[in-house]
Amino acid sequence: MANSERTFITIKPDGVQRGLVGDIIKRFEQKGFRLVAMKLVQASEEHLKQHSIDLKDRPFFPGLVKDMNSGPIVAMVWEGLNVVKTGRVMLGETNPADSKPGTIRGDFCIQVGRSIIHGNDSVKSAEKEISLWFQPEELVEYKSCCYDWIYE
Ligand code: DAT
Ligand code: MG
Repeated sequence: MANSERTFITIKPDGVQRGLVGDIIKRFEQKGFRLVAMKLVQASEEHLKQHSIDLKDRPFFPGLVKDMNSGPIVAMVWEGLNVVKTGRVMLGETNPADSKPGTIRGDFCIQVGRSIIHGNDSVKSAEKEISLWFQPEELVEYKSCCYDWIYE
């Protein structure tokens, strides 16, 4: 059960445009997490406002929605033990300037408004966002052939 924790990860328009989709997916694959769902989507402003509703009172909210709406994004669901917490560590800090080398933001970007990737900070928000972006039948069940080589 713990091994089937899920998180919603999005490569933002800046990450897609800069050709970083492959590099980012590779990190989650290499780590051992299982890809559950993935799609390239031009999200509507309305959908993006809903997605970031918790930040609606922040001064950067309109800019955030505009940036996320500025091109296609890659929406994904990844699964594994502690994937929410570990996913955040892999992303780095909100501000790329504070993100350590070796993290995605630490390695690939410079400014907070061009932070290339989104990932959940709690299991609860992961459940909420997965259901906002994916239909249940889009979440694909299969066992990774590496499962027993990744988990003890
Ligand atoms: P995170 O993406 O690390 O979870 P968040 O949820 O607080 O950070 O904010 C969502 C996005 O909003 C973030 O990736 C970039 C933007 N953002 C956050 N803080 C900001 C700030 N102080 N100025 C400009 N944009 C900001
Ligand atoms: Mg956040």
